[in-house]
Amino acid sequence: MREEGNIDGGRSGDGSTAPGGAPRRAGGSFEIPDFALALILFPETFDRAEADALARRLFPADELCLAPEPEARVVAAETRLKQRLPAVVALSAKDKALQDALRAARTKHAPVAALLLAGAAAPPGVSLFHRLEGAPPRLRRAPLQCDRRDERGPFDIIGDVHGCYDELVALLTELGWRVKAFRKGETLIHAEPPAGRRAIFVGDLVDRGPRNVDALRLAMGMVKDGVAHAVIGNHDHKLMRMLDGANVTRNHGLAETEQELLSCSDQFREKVRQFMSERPDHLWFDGGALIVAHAGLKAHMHGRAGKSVRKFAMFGDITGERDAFGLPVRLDWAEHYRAETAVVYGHTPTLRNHWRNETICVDSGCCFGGRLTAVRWPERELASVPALRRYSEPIKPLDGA
Ligand SMILES: [Mn+2]
Repeated sequence: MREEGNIDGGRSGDGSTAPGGAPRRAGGSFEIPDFALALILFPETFDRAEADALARRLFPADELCLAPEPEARVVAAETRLKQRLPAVVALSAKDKALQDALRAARTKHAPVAALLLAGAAAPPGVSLFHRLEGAPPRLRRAPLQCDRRDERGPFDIIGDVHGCYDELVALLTELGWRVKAFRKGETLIHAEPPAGRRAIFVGDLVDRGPRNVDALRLAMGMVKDGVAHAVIGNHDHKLMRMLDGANVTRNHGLAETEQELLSCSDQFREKVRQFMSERPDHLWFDGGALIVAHAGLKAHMHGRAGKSVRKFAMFGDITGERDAFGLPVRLDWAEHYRAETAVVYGHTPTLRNHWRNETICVDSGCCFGGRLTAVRWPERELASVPALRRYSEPIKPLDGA
């Protein structure tokens, strides 16, 4: 099974990270996220003072949560994690507080990085760890995969493409991009941005529309060239699982996407699978001012990582129930959103694409005969093109139609 990605080991996408984004461990260095719970774990028989001394040697003083009692360590760590600050605790594998520490990391959406002393075992579910053998490792801190706060834009943030390649080319052209001469086949398609701009795809590149492979060729080409980012959508994720060999239901347009991909080479399908496996669940830009996530993201999940962040970013605030149309019941997280960070998302097709509580949905249901929409950042202006036709019947009428 692939490790759940929670950290970014490199910026270049050059294969220096393991699948899912976890770093490879090499020699005497241990790469951990700059936001994480660092857990120094030792066997019951080990000297606690020695573990604490190692923590002091390896980590900055302000990150240390080394109160006398294990429970107090965890309370201090949780307070830091809540503020998105890294925290370091040293605990015996037998401390009852260990479970509380793991729970605190989970509820604060912080990755756990464990340094294992004297043969201590990694706790269940902790995939990022380093066994201390001999000299302590050289620690390297890396930003989480979502953390692109150093990228300021300007951006063209593009809504759910869903295989609508022609409309994507039209929208990019409208935005001043030049899509390079189209060739049939499966080579990637390149596009040249207007000076300094970058595109961000909100995910759901495939399914329901007529030209899924071409949409993939263009989006993948743009990402490869470094002129676009793309977060993962639920359809992208399901396609990846299908290409992984999982037994997924071929509904909501996936059967047609599969047919298109069956006319491609194994290498291209592998390229698509790899592309999807590298997609972050959300991205955080512009000094922290902008979040892009397929279905949106609540404030306490911004810039964090883990299974529940990923699930929310792909599916939104789902309750597990279904509505009269058989669609998942979704709570309107944006209605209650009160943070200053802008959130741009897609996933819920609507023709009412407007800013609401610093959030905006840019999915205007192109595959359902609506429009393909982008929002420009930092201008906050919308651009859109009409669908050439209705490729798919909406399960319920488009909001605002
Ligand atoms: Mn979606």
